[in-house]
Amino acid sequence: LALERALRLALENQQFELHYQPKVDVASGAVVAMEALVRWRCPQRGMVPPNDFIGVAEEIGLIIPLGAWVLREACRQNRAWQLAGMAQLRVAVNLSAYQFRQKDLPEFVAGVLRDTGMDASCLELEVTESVVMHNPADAARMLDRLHGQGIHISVDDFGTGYSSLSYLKQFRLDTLKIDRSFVRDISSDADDAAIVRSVIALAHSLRLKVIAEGVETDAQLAYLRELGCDQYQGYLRSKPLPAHEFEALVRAGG
Ligand code: G
Ligand code: G
Ligand code: MN
Ligand code: NA
Repeated sequence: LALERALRLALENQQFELHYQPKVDVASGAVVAMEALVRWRCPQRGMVPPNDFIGVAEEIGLIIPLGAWVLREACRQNRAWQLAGMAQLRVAVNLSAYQFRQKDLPEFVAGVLRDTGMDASCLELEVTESVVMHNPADAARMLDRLHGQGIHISVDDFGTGYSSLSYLKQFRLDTLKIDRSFVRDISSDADDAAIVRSVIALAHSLRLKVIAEGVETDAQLAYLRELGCDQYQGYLRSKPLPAHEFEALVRAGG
């Protein structure tokens, strides 16, 4: 209960902040986008990672205003960077299932883009497999409405959920994010390598891009390059960074 009360106050007291992790083009090594990841700077608890509070925020309904803040802040920051002459990058925002089920989400997102002046093509929304599979018919309509605005759509944690491959064809998607559990042992575990190779082949045959998560070593990256993976994200390049540190990384050439 104390956590719930503290979380509600956190939004009012502006204790949330976004960190940014680069998404890197495998072929060129260039930073092409970033994922915004929320943190709670709690005066009592220190820096709290999202896994420790997103679930509670969902239970108490705070995820809607919190998710709205995350989207607005990510777009505001990215537009500010663009106006300051930083390279044009896309910013990815994670959507909770609750947000994805809000019927007015497309209008809300459009309003944020209008208010911040950021182009729709510079926004990416990450939804998990389970979120889109919960109600595929509704999800397909929602993805159409978001994608129709020019927003990029990624499927997060791909391969970990219950997925019917037929939905890949029906849904308006741009990118599959291969879950880091398949990447970890990719250069030593033949099964993981086979899964990653198959996901890449499947994605490419459906004209989707593929990004690998959790890349920590040169060996993993070399393997992903060999398999034709498009982008990667992971500690090898950078952990998620506070805004000013992320800006310094990009200005230093990624
Ligand atoms: O930042 P970290 O690597 O600790 O993220 C852990 C999890 O929290 C990830 O699964 C990520 O998708 C989720 N997460 C991070 N930021 C947000 C956010 O703004 N909204 C939602 N719904 N989930 C987030
Ligand atoms: O949204 P998603 O579930 O992809 O959240 C990204 C999470 O992965 C964040 O918690 C982030 O801190 C974490 N992460 C990012 N890069 C790495 C990495 O290279 N290794 C590991 N173990 N975790 C990572
Ligand atoms: Mn994500
Ligand atoms: Na993920």
